[in-house]
Amino acid sequence: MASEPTTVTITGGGGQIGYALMFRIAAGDLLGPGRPVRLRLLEIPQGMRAAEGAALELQDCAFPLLREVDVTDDPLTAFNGARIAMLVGARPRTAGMERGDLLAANAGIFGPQGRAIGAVADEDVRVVVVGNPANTNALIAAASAAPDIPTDRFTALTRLDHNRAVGQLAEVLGVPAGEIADVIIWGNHSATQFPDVDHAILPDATPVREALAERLGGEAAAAAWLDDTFIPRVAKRGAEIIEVRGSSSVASAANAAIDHVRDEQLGTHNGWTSAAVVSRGEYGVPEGLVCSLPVVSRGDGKGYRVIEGLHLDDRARGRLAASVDELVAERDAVRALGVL
Ligand code: NAX
Repeated sequence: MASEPTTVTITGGGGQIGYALMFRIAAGDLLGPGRPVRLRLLEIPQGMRAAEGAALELQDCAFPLLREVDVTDDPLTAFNGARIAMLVGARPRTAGMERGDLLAANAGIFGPQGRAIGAVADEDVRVVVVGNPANTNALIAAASAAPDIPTDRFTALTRLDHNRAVGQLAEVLGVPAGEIADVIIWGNHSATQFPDVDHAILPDATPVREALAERLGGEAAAAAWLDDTFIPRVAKRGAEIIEVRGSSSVASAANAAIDHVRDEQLGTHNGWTSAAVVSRGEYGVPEGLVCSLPVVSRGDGKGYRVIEGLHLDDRARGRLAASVDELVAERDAVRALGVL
């Protein structure tokens, strides 16, 4: 007998990333080939037609694992029984908008969605926030779903940054991306993030820093490349994609969101990965902030676990602190709005 379908809810189902996500999920890339899925697409009224059109195309794919597609503009319908929720739809920054306006507009989305998740989602739901500002949107959604859903079920996406960092290193070192393990994205999904290779290794346990020094002509050259080229390029890769492609990252963002959920559900391989999780004070990050940290999952249903005890030198501590300061400022701005 076929197993019960898993309900996966995508918000912003009429948008670009939603469109790129749903076909791969329906094809089995999220939960594996043995798990049928029911997709629920949440949109605002203006986005409904686009989501409905995408649902027609899903039907035309005749995916064997796809049992049902619902399109709705009602969060209570969209999150009903959701086991996995991918919160993609968000209010983009428009001309003249201050950061406080952006946070307020998104609090108006992620607060109600968090409450709806608390009210009707599966009690073991896992939520990943993709819509920006992703870390703080996740903080708002988690606070709004509590106490019905434990806050540690909420995460935000920094896997795209992680994958971008691995891609850059693979190119410079001339090795396949799959051979680079234990890169870390620390902090906020923003320009202040800290892509860190200090713990990264190659399959024969050679530190990536050592391999970079060999490739680039010494430790000083490697250090300069990391600070002056690698970190800004990873942190600003979204802008580079817009400049070259004429449109923002879509397939790579959807791919990263799938990597994030799949590894959380089925387990990480090849060392750790990066995800923004609710801090329990690890590495001095204030408790409760949604901050990107090194994580692993055993695929045992308990979600991501933070890798603790890594040594951070002064440079790393300073970079992490700068990004955490930004997260604290975002949280305080949201608090000032009376949202948290
Ligand atoms: P699009 O504008 O193509 O799609 C967003 C969709 O969300 C629209 O169809 C809109 O109608 C819908 N929407 C808006 N408010 C909603 C609500 N309250 N409920 C349900 N749906 C709602 O944007 P897209 O390119 O898909 O990007 C989506 C979000 O991902 C943006 O916030 C973007 O900044 C963010 N990103 C996050 C990344 C990450 O790594 N965390 C990387 C990629 C991307 O930039």
